[in-house]
Amino acid sequence: MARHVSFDDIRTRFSSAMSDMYRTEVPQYGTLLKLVADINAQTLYQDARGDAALADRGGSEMARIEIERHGAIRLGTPAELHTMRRVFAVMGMSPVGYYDLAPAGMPVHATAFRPVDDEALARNPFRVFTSLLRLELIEDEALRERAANILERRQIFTDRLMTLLDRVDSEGGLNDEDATAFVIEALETFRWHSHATVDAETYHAFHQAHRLIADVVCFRGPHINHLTPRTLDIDATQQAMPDWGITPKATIEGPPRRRCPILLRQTSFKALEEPILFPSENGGERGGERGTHTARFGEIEQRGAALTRRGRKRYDELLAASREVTHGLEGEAQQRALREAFHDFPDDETTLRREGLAWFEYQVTDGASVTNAEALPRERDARLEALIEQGVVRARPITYEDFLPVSAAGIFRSNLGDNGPQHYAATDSRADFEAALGATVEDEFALYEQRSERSLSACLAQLGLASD
Ligand code: OOG
Ligand code: NI
Repeated sequence: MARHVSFDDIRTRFSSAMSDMYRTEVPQYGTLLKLVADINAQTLYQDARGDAALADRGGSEMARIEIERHGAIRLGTPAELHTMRRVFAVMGMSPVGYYDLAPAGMPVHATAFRPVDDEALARNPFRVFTSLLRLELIEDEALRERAANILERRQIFTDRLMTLLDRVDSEGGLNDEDATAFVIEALETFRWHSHATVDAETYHAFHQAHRLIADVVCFRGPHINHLTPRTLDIDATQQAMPDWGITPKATIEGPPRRRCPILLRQTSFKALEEPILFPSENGGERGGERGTHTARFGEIEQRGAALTRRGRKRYDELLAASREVTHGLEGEAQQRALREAFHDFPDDETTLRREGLAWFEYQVTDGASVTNAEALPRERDARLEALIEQGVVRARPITYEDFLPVSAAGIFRSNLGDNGPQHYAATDSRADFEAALGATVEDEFALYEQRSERSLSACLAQLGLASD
């Protein structure tokens, strides 16, 4: 039997094919890639000369940056989400985290499909923020039923893709030829369709109810709506964007600029107004009314350290409190106020570690060994600190691999435009989401904790120290 292609390889083939497709579909994305590559090269160069925080992140972290992307799609039905989970599983991606966007006025909830183990993340951390439309939040009953009927009838996956998914289930993987076919077929689901599947009147009715509903319901599939490269300096990239003919949104989402970056900072450029065609009277694709649709945009992100539950709570509180001082501000003024609001959040790695605010992973320093094990403290945390102080063990922040609900809402909003504030009751729908998914979503905090623990145990074992 022919050998199976690894899921990691399929993910890399797919993300690269998707990047090529999106570059053709949205040329500004190609410009953004060049700009980010430029800034990253400059940042690395300056870093190599000056403070070595980045180089310190380790070779594997640097190697992945060039190919690192995240994207987003919005699905219409539980069945679509269920199959999408199977599709991503073939790329070694699992659902991590639950994001409820209803409190932010978006009738969707979401998860992030991404690789979870260290090696897979180092190879290619490709992630897709995947939302599911919550039809039950549409108030107008007739409209709700119309949407449900339309979604019921569409098939966003090709027959060949479904066959290949079954093959993975029965044979445990795909050979080279099937893996190639898989990438081609899966890509079809993410492709842009300029033909709407509903007439202009229906489109406008959904659009009126919520722009997201029109975007999800009126097309043949869940077109990829952005692909995001990772920059090493989001402020410099944001600043350079206008020179490259790209207009960024006014404010960067997430924490302020810091010496020790935490979590995730993001900014996007506005969605394009793209021509679409509505079907003609007889239902054909030709000769119908013309319209426009805005859905697809560009985004950049900068990633920092993953925070512990405690750190995250502090972040969420500070961010909420910062609203009072950042309200109504944009650009540099907003960032200055945000920095001020985050003043008391420790900004050096040692304090972040000692206060249990961020996750770290550990490595034995090249050639180091323990000379006097008896003299080391017995208590685990104290022992670790002693080893770090002696220079035997090095601690490095673990990169945040996930998303932030408040930031995501800001990204949604900036690209959908506000047609009046919308409010949806905060109902806990995680169980519904997981039922649709056919799996529970993984807990991001547990994943970071395990990674930290694994690295520590490996260090202690390597040094011949008990890991109790
Ligand atoms: C997803 C928006 C969220 C992010 O990076 O937080 C997102 C969408 O617009 O579908 O991509
Ligand atoms: Ni995004």
